[in-house]
Amino acid sequence: MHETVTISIGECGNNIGSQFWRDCCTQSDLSVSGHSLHPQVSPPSHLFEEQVSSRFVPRAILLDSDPGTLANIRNSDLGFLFPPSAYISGTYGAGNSFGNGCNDPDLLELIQEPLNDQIRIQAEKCDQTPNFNLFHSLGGGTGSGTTAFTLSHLKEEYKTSIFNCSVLPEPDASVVSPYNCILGLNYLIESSSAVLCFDNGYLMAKMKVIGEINQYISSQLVDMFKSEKQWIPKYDEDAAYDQRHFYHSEAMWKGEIVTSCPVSDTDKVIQEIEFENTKLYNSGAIQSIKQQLDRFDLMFKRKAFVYGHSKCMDEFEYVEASERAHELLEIYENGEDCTLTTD
Ligand SMILES: Nc1nc2c(ncn2[C@@H]2O[C@H](COP(=O)(O)OP(=O)(O)OP(=O)(O)O)[C@@H](O)[C@H]2O)c(=O)[nH]1
Ligand SMILES: [Mg+2]
Repeated sequence: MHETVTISIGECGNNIGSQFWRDCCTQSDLSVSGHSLHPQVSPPSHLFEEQVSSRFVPRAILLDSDPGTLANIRNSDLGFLFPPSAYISGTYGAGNSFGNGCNDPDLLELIQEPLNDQIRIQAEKCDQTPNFNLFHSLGGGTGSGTTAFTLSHLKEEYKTSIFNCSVLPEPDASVVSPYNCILGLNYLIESSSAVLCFDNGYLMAKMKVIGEINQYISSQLVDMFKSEKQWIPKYDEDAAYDQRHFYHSEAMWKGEIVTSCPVSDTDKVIQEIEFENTKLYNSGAIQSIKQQLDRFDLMFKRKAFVYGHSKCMDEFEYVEASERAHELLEIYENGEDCTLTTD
């Protein structure tokens, strides 16, 4: 069995993570403190570790640069579900900057060692090298940058599948969110085995309340991960440096795809395009990536906000990330025989 260690990163990642674990407990007849309400029903052991007296603990790490979101979880009814060592935070947020989230020395000094230790400890409790799930936004500094940092570590140390649930920023998110999004995307292309994008702009128009959006996202994730047999690609030793990834998407909410393309059923994916080592599945979220990239290019051409945003990184990374994203969209457009617009 391949166990799965889930790392929630940043505010969005941890809000979604909380909902996910709450839903996993409900589905498995566990109380929110992880005690079995019906001992004959066991929760999925790839997600939970069984401890004494019918208590189950999520294989989870909760990570944020800012202590606020984690304090809220710790003080909520879910607080006792996770052991104290699962909570890892810095002292202040990444301030909407990918560079801070990825490279700020003060932040890394606080989180790097506990994070690496927790990942190792969780992995040692597993029968085999576990798969990893990462939940995060691409608009926030921590969600994009600290996720990129975590991905690099996982890729270097663990030869295994990494799944990302990535929330794309809505159009009126922070002004620098396109920078965060495209810079973060570059790392996803590099290191993730599978990325499931949720388009916040679309979901916000549809649902308005953030809690409802998180419930929706969580329900998709629970469906995908409740069984040990997951749909993410198996890690391929030969592709160690060029892992396979694909973009499936939030597309099931968009028109006909909703009914014809359930997210957990890859057989029904309408279109699949292969490009080098990246697999693109037809995806409504690709529109949103295109919008983020247009805004990225427009701002970067004028070097807008770059001075503050690039404090902990090299400007070259912006150029590389934009090129990579353009290449991805170009291939998608060619393969899909469609034109992406910003409408
Ligand atoms: N769906 C959803 N989106 C969220 C939630 N919280 C924040 N977001 C979105 O995430 C983006 C902002 O990123 P956050 O996750 O708040 O930021 P962060 O990762 O904590 O990074 P910093 O605060 O910059 O350190 C915006 O697009 C928000 O709309 C949430 O609970 N659910
Ligand atoms: Mg934050």
